[in-house]
Amino acid sequence: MIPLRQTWPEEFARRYREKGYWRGETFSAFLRKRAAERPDAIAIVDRDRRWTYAELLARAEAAAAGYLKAGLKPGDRVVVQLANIAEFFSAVFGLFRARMIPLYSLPAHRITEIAHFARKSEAAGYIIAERHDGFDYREQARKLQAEVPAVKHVIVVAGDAAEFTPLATERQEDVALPQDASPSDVAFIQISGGSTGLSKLIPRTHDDYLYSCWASNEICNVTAESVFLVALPAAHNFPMSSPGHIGALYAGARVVLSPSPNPDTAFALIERERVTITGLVPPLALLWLQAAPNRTADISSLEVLLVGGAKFTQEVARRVRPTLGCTLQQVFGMAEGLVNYTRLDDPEEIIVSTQGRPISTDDEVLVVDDLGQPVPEGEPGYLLARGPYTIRGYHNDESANARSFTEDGFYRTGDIVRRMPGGYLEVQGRAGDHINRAGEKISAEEIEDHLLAHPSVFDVAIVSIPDEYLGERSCAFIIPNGEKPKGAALKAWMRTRGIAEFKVPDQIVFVEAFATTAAGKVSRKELRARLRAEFLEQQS
Ligand code: OOB
Repeated sequence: MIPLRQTWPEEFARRYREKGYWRGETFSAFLRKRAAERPDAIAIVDRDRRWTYAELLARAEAAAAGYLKAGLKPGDRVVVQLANIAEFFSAVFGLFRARMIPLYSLPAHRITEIAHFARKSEAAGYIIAERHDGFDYREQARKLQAEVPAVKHVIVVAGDAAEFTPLATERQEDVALPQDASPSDVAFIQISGGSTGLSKLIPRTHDDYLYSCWASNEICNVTAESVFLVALPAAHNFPMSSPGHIGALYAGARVVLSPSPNPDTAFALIERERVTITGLVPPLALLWLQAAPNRTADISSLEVLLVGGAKFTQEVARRVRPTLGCTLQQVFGMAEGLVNYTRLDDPEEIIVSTQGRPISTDDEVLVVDDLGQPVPEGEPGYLLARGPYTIRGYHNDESANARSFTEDGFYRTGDIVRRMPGGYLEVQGRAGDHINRAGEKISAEEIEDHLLAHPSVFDVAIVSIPDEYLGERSCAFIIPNGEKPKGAALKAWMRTRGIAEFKVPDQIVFVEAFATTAAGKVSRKELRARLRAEFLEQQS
């Protein structure tokens, strides 16, 4: 197995420890501590179920023993694909307790993506629920085991486990749990939004991730009295760490799971549980703003609404306080690390017009031009970042690491920003060719590769087009191979490729040829830019 590591040069690691950012705690250790301090406080609310901190700990320990009994071993990587249900927490804290490494996939991922994650991480296990949104994940587990036989263990946390292993809920006393991980070990793997090809694997350590969570708690005013609503998928980095359910649990607060981010469901939960803080992507925030005037639920407990994942337009941002009665906090973050927030006491103008400033005074942020030279304040440039919770490398991907990190360890975020007075960042756009569809990042290259496998597709370019509701939508420009296929048929065919639904192109446009220059071929990047410009010109 390729070792799973995330390391900072010693002089940096020492500084991050000395300054108290890295506290030397693990996920398991902090949960044990909270369960000892406030055993009867409610940790997780999922529909009519309420788990106290003591119960969450007991369930995590039972799950851990169950994994070991089933044959998984400390150090094993396990793909976790769960929706917003309480068992997400017992299953994942169980993995931490057994020193296994979760890789967080999203409920929307399908076999092609799951098989990629399993191969790339050399996973030995796969954790699912029987079904979610009408999709049978056991069927997907069977396909996964056929494609990647190394995935020997499938654990089903809810519903009928069929031939697989159910999640253990009672502690097996004859199984000894291993010693805790070291805080500098990799705790879990997040996946990158990624601009080229398939998602990359992001190993995060206990030390670095917990720092970003507790520091976020201070910035977002999350305390033991807070109630955090998980409206977005729990496995995504934003609702996990900004300050997210991990921040909330770290604070000893209450985490309420919403089965859907729709305003009807979420407003009812805010009223019932007296939710104080939640996070949304911009299209959902817009939906909440539209629904709010006609609501019947009392949402006055809501103090903070975090919005991030994609650019939130100023006009809409301005409506948050008057319409929802809470403070907007913009978040500009990435699974690779760096997170920026507007502060709760910032002037309204800063809150609505910037994407915030970094969590830490030790977040080093550079805004540079094409030659890597710093640009003056207020000028747009590429954002590079280095710091106490920003990774130094992806797992098992030398070529991506060579592209994405500078020699002195800065992560090239791919975002184009302007740095304003006070270090506030304004996101202007991005250098990479991905589509940010309602906060879901889609790699143009990945989708092009799928479409090129279709016999009627001669060539294709995937381009992001501004969209009123989604922020951006994906448009496939296709040169047909002989007779033009039907757009709907191509979309239906894409759905058979075993990929997340959000990756199916929103729009298909057939063209006769792609522009080339006299000098020969244009780059894919340039081609996509031209197609976008021509398309938008025709629309106007
Ligand atoms: C969050 O994480 P990822 O890894 O899905 O995506 C990161 C990328 C950023 O590089 C940027 O391109 C975009 O998403 N982004 C934003 C943004 N927040 C993220 N672009 C404009 N404005 C924003 N506020 O999306 C993520 C992780 C943690 C917290 C929040 C978001």
